[in-house]
Amino acid sequence: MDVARTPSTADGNPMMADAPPEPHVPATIRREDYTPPAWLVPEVALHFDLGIEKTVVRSELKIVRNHTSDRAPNIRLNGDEIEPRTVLCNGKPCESWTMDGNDLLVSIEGDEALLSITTELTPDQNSKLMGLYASNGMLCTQCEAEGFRRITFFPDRPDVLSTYTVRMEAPKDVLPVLLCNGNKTGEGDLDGGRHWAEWHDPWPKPSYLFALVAGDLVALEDSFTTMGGREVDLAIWVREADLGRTQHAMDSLKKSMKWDEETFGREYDLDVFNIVAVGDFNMGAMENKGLNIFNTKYVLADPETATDGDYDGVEGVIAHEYFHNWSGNRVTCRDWFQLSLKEGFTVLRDQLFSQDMQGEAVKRIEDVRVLRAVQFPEDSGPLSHPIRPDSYQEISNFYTSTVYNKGAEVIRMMRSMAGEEAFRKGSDLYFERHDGEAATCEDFITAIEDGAGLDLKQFRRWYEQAGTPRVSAAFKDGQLQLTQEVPATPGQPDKQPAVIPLRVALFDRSTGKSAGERLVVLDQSEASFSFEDSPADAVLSINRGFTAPVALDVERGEGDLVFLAANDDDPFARYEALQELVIGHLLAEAGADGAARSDDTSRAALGEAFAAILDDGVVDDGALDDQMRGEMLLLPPVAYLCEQVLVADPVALHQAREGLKAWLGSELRDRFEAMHDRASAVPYSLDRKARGARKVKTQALVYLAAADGAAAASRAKAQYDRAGNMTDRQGALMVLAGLEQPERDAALEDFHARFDGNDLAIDKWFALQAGSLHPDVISQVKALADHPDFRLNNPNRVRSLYMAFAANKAGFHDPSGEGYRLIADLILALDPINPQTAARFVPPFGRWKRMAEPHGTMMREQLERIAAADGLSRDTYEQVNRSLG
Ligand code: 0A1
Ligand code: ZN
Repeated sequence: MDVARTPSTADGNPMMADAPPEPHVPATIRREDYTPPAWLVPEVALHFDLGIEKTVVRSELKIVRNHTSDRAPNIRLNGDEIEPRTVLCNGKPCESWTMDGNDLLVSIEGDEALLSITTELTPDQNSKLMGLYASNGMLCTQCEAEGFRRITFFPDRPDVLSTYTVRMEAPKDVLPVLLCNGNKTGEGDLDGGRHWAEWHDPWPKPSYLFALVAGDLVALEDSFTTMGGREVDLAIWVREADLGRTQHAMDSLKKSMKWDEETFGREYDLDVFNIVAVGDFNMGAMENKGLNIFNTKYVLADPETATDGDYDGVEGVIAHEYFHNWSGNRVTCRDWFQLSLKEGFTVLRDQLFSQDMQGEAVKRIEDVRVLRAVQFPEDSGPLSHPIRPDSYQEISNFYTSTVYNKGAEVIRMMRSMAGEEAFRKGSDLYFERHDGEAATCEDFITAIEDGAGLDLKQFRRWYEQAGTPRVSAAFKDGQLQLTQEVPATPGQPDKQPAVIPLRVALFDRSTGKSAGERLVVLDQSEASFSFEDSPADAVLSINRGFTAPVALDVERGEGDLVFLAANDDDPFARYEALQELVIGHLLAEAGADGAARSDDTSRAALGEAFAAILDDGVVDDGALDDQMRGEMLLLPPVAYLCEQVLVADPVALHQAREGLKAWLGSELRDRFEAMHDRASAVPYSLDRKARGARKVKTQALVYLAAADGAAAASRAKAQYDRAGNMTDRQGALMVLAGLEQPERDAALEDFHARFDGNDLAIDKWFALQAGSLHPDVISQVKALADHPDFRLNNPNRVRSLYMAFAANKAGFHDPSGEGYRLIADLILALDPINPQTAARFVPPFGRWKRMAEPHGTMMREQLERIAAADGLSRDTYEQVNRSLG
């Protein structure tokens, strides 16, 4: 039906740009411009006539004026690449709608109305994977952050909460399973081989939590009885061939449900909880109410195709999405600037869960390693932003390590200062106060203050200020002297002191013992803390457990670090001392500015420390287990090494790191071989001991390969041939892929043939080659891009080839500049297909100002080349222009 259009008038739209944007410069959305919605939509009914090629959507929106705001004559309904086919108002063709860009404006006279809008979608043409799209013969949705507007016109903002009733109709042979949020309220057959299902979600939710799935799927089913006695039907939906790989996901889900009851008092609130695995997905997973949609990577696991790391990934992401049911869904975000409200808190919750499942020390070390390798560089470069950003052009660009991981660290600091019990009172109060609301970070902080009895006035600066604070520490004459500096970041030249809680202990060098630990809170630029009865010859252990996400400069010598690596009773601090020793050595080796030249003594000291780790003699009161040993043996990543200096030479640092590996591998060869033999004899199981053995087994190969490629290649080939599980197989192949040895190609060929047709395993095959130390890696990546299994429209496959390459320091930073060109070419080719995924390849270029020449200039030139391209997406446009600074 054709409906008359009338001109647009003011519409009460929140958060629009200050001034009309120039053509093709995306509008900037600012946090300070927030205004409440002019209209609310308490009830939504959707009707889907589903098909892979064509889907028709009819919405019925009950809209009511939000009396707290101005009386806007129009309701603004956001749209993106859709057109209204029909618009009805109170059952009659609407005479008064108009388009404003992508948005539909409807003029409404009274205070409420029933709007009905029809749209037509082409899911199999939707390569952006936002909104409704087809994946491998099924249909699914992704609506966070602004995907719902690609399905139907709607006030697509998280502070508009509605209850949803959804009816789906579809051909039964192609799409036999029909799933949606909430509980199923009816289903049946229709004429012509079609069927229908109706779902109702009683919990008001924002549109970004809407989800629908239709496909030929089977489920692993189970049930969970909540603490309040509710029987919940659990199902994990996959393609039939994948059913045998869903048990670990189900176990993880049940553990998460129980843990959240016990640890945070959170109970599930629907009769069903469905998880669906899809092969085409931009991110890891999505917490849609009662119907989580997952990247297959975070659902499917069996010993043959998934590594121990993959098992942990499944457990952690299942937990993360499940925990969002409270931290995200029951209490959601008022606007997207508050993203860390749900993400930071949920990451903290999933980290604490995984600590309880896997062991605290190792999990903490892993989390800190990711923070330092990804978030610290983000925070010291042109893309730096506070955990609660002030502005954006494309919100998808703000699903960052800062919002997620630093956000979690900030809440972890509140927990450290409050203590676990008081923090729990605060989180209980937060859930109670804001249940059913769209809340702000400020609401969260206030609830923790009130519930935990904590003054967080100055602590709020963590939400406002970007940048990693730098803390200097020295202990002298019973006094701990601390200073801090928060560095300038884009748009924030001047910073105020942050509140920095640090767990501190002093060790007596003569006895190797500490008298206990204490939490000091640094909230000034400088402060001094006295420690009575400190030992005469005290060794300082500080930021134990990594209580604060800061960079530390501690005045202490190599001897102190060797002592702490051997004696500290905090496993994190012990790990940290060894890392610091290694970092000092590598910076000196690479001739990094300001670093003293290394000498054989410091390498010899490292040799001794590593020998002690391999010999198990690190602590005098107990042995290291292999899980922890594996962590201690990991050298700091080049990304973190680059962070230590103002201008880094990535090639020199990479070479220094490889050089140390080779030296240790040759110096301690017997020990690494013995460890490899010992670990190889441990039979496969998923218990901590066997997993630890697998971890150190591949570590041994890595060191041996750096020292003597030929000998290591035959050892690695033997590990590959014997492998009955993916951890051993992938570990061996990773080492082989980096060697110019005859065993390499045969093993790669075998892997491909063995897993032909298994997408996740073939992803590994691409990633292992693209991330390898092989000197021809650039030409190998180019050849792999032409491999028949490579697909530009599948994000997992794109990431497996190109993200692995962008993270490969030797390849990406090749002095020829070819690595930079390769990734820039990818961004330009991918941007029109999937801008969200394309934009995620821009940040590696953002380091250009801090890279030694000729790297810095070559990186900037590639950014400029991308910036000059016509028709860039908003996603890539924003990232490239911010990166150019
Ligand atoms: N909320 C999800 C992350 C997510 C964000 C955007 C997406 O769109 C492509 C998908 C998922 C989480 O934190 O798990
Ligand atoms: Zn999340």
